[in-house]
Amino acid sequence: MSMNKHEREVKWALDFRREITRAQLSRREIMKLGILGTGTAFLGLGSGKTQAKTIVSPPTEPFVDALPIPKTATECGFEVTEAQFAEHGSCKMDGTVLRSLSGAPLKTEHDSRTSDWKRKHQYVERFKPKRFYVLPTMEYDHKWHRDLPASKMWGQGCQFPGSTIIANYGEPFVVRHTNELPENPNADYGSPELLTHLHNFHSGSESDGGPWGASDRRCMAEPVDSPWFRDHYYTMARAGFTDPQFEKYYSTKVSTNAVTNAAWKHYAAKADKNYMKKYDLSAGNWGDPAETLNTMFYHSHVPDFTTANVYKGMAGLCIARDELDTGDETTGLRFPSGKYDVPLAINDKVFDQNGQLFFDTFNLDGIIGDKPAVNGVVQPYFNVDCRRYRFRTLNTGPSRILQLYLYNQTTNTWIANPFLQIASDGNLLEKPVLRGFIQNSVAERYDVLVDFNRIAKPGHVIIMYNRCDQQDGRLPTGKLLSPGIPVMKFIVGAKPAVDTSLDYFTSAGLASTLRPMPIIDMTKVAARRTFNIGRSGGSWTINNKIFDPSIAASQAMIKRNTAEIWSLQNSSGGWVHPMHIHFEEGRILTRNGVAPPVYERGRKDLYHVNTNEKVDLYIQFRDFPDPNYNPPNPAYKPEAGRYAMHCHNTVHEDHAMMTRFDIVNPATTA
Ligand SMILES: [Cu+2]
Repeated sequence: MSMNKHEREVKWALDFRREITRAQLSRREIMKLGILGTGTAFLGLGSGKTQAKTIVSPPTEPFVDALPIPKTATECGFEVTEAQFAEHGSCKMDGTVLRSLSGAPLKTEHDSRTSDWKRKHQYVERFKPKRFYVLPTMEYDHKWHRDLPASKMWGQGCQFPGSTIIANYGEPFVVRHTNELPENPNADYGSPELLTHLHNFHSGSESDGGPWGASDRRCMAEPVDSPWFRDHYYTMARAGFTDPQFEKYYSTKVSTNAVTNAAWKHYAAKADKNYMKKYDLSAGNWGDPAETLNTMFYHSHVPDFTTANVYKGMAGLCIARDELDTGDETTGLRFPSGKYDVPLAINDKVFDQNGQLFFDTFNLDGIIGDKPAVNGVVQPYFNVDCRRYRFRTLNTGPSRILQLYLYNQTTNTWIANPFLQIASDGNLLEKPVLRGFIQNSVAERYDVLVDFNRIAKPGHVIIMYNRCDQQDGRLPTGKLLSPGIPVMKFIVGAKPAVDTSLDYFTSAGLASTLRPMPIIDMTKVAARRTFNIGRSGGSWTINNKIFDPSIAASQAMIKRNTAEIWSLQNSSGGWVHPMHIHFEEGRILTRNGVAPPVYERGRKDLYHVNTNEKVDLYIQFRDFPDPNYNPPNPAYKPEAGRYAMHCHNTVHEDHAMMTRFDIVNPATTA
């Protein structure tokens, strides 16, 4: 095959990139070596703009592959008994549990039946694990589209998104992430390490999967793991479980606070009593029900390699249920359930001239792909019934911002208000909000209801468009595309005889309470902090510092069980930053001094900060670290309250717009 000059240059550049990425250099190391300043400048490949022009994916026909629904961890056969969990470190795709990959017996200190193991997880004695998963991360071949060959991917359960974990409040669980990636992968990008953040559960820092402890090329040994796996334990309790007021949550007459009393009445009326009985929620203190998370996702958080690893597939959903959001459309708040409850993990990809998934290690602005994908398929179609659905939208990035609209192709009309937003970042809103479009910044989740019976007729075809014009990783141009980038197609089928979900599109539905908001209590505010998110010397910074996981420096020492006001100040000019705070949800108070729109007034963990904007938010820091935490190695104790805040444009995060904060017991703050 003869190539013209431009094609030869592109091939040379790609080969050059592969050589360097195979050397397993992080962006940080590449910057240090000055490679970005020489070879790539010569080739004109240093910025997102030139990359978009240089690497163009091969053509693919839209809407020829069906939307996949990721299988649950149980369907993949990775739920194990407590005894199996304790004895084994690894398992195969067919569910066979192995002793370990090498055959070597695992050390007893990793045995979950021993007191040693239990001491390594905060609150594990109080909230005893009831479910156990072994979730292997493996290399596998993934078909992104009918017209493309398979690409090598790394993922939990050999699918993208990875195995969905269905969790229940009141049912604590443990996940053993096992690393079955090739030891010396001849990979173009990514680092075969495991470090998995559950975004954004109220986790102890040893299970949070924050950006520490990834020094080893294999799994990490700090503080709870063997070289082959890493255990994460989740209490499935809500924030506030060390606050005695919630012990009496379901009594209707114990609070002197009118807001709390109204909330308790709401739970008494709407909560599914069978659910509560089944999961023991009425017994003991499981925290503040207003602090419940329902749609979460887990993803790789390896310092410097998060973008590459997530791009390569290391992310999946975790859906938590509770007595209001029960996963059954005949109980609780009665949201569409079963096959009518559909996750939509949206991202954008680029494929090289051989149709292989392409990752640009040298792009430091943010990576913008030219192929939109949903649940791991480029521009899928989805056959829907003519009834109500719940869509859990998630933008897995790396950098593109989505503005999603629905267009009825049969009638040639934009649908005015197709979405009823019920949640932000996995947290139910106080009241549903009718929306013309939803904007998902990276890692933002919006759960929406769509009633196809209301917006279409059987036989109609509806296209979801991303109308946000964005040419590089810096920020959208501000132009509204028309029609935009087609993301997926809905083909509306017959209307089923019954739709047992509750119709929230009525005036009564719109006025109804979903989940009462926790109280913003300014008397609990113990500190105010400003974080300047900016740029220095070609890197992204927080308070003028780049993140270095090897330095044990905290930018904030926070008193446990207090609230704070944080100001996220973006003075960088010409950039937007989707900022994520680990551990607890906050509430946006103002954007540049103005109250946010109603759909942003719920609980959030992702704060999209526009250029030259200051976002003020109220956030609490509760329960962790456990004052009685007694790790086997006392050196870990100071890190029991260690968490991260970072930009979730993961290219910025890797380079190195991230900071550390620590929650400490008041006795140790002084
Ligand atoms: Cu950023």
